[in-house]
Amino acid sequence: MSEQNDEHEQQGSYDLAVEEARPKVKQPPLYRVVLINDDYTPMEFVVEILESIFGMERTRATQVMLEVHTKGKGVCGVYNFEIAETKVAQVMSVAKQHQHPLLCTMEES
Ligand code: TYC
Repeated sequence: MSEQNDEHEQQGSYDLAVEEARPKVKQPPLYRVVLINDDYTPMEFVVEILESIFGMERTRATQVMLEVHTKGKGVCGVYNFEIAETKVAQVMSVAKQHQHPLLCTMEES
């Protein structure tokens, strides 16, 4: 090491502005899980889905079911990709087991 360098180190006098890089972090996207209206799935079945899969109280589940029924679709909840995908699969699976044409999808939020 040169004499000059030695001197700088001892004095701590490098004129360098050291700035830490900003961490490149991005919030993961969120997805709305959406129920679609149809003419055949019983209202009670939809309410039970909203209670059992989306953890809603009966009053909230009834409101959401009626919103889907009157407006054509409605949001059941907002989740990360994996959870949204699992909820959609659970709804579709239970609907199929009961032979109801209920549709559930997810949309980036
Ligand atoms: N429209 C259905 C009926 O009158 C009820 C229903 C509500 C169906 C919500 C699907 O996602 C749905 N029985």
